[in-house]
Amino acid sequence: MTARTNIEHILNDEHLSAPLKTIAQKVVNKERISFDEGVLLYEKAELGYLGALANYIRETKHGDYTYFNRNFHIEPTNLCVYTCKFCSYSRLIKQKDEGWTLSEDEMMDIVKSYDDKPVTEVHIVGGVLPHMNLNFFDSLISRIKAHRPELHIKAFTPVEYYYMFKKAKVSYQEGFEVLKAAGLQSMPGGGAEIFHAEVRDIICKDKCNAEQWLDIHETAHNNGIPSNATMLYGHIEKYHHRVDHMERLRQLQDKTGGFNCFIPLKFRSANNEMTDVGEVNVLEDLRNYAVARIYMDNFNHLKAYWPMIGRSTAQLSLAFGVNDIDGTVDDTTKIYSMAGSEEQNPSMTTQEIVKLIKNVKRHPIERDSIYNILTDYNEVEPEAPKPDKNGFMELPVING
Ligand code: V47
Ligand code: SF4
Repeated sequence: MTARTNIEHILNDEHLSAPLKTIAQKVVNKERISFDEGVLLYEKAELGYLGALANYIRETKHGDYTYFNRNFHIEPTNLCVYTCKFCSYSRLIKQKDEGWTLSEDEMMDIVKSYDDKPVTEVHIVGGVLPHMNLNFFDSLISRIKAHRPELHIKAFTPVEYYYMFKKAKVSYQEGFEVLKAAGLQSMPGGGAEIFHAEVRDIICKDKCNAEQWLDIHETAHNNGIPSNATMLYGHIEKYHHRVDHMERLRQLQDKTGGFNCFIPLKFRSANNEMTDVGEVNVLEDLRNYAVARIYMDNFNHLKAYWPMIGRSTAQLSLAFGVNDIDGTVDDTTKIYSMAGSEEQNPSMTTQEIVKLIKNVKRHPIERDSIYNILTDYNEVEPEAPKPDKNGFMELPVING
């Protein structure tokens, strides 16, 4: 059945409640749904209904295209001055024996280790430390750009920017001018968690608040630096907190148009201070992707981050509104393996990711960081991994 026939079934379903039918009609008419309708979807809609609506929107916008990119990840440190309760990754400065801190040269060595690999993006994100300040990252970004000018630099969340700009006593505008001149091109979506203070004050009270997170993205957008947005779901938040989160993002996107994609991040419960909260099940993951696709009508792309959600759920998510599964990823991003994801050593070659997408009858497209199409893998076969100059097989590409 096509996406269109599925939604027609819903519109003709005599047993469907009037409010859910109104939402389906709005989706067909490309009309925005309200806050209360968002909450209603979470509370009352069945999985089949949500999938039909979300897939209809996905296929209207993107057909079967399913995007991924080839990037690598640098995590400068896992020491952090903040104390987010859900974080399995960071170590406080007082636990520094358990942490790592990379020097500029060590990070450049990581960049150089990809010299003969077809990566298009480096994603830099980590803990927050006083010496990793504006000058430190200005210098790092400049060196990466000088070494490999065509590599797209996607770096730091508002948590890191807020700290480094404040410490340098510069405005957000001045800070972005420095880093953009160095070579910063876009921002990842982290640090958003749940904006609503009822939740944020419990799970991550000491880092930047919702208004600061949104202001920093707005300043970035106004400076021609696009970004992503995440939402950490499936812990202590209620459905209305999720909708509030998406509503604030939808409003900022109306204003700037600077967001590339939305990435719901499932809370993983291992090795953190919220272990006893547990995790939501796969049905809730799929429902959440679908509601996000329906609610976030001005976000073009919806990403399932497979190292966190797992390969099978990522495949399923492609029928629930998702049109991007991030990248070929290697195992140097520690955020999710330390939090208990089933992907303990996340890595996929291009061949594997293409197969994963084709196995669920979708169309694999390699993109750059701003969603220009680089390779259509229905037209070309992915290259087999080849040994590097030391005779080792190609490292799968990192992502984060
Ligand atoms: O902000 C931390 C999350 C984020 C846990 O923009 C956790 O392309 C689940 O934002 N369970 C950082 N999540 C990672 C991130 C990201 C990842 C992939 C792609 C992009 C992108 C951005 O990781 C943090 C936090 O929300 N996180 N701990 C945990 N236990
Ligand atoms: Fe630090 Fe980020 Fe972990 Fe919070 S989520 S403790 S800011 S590394």
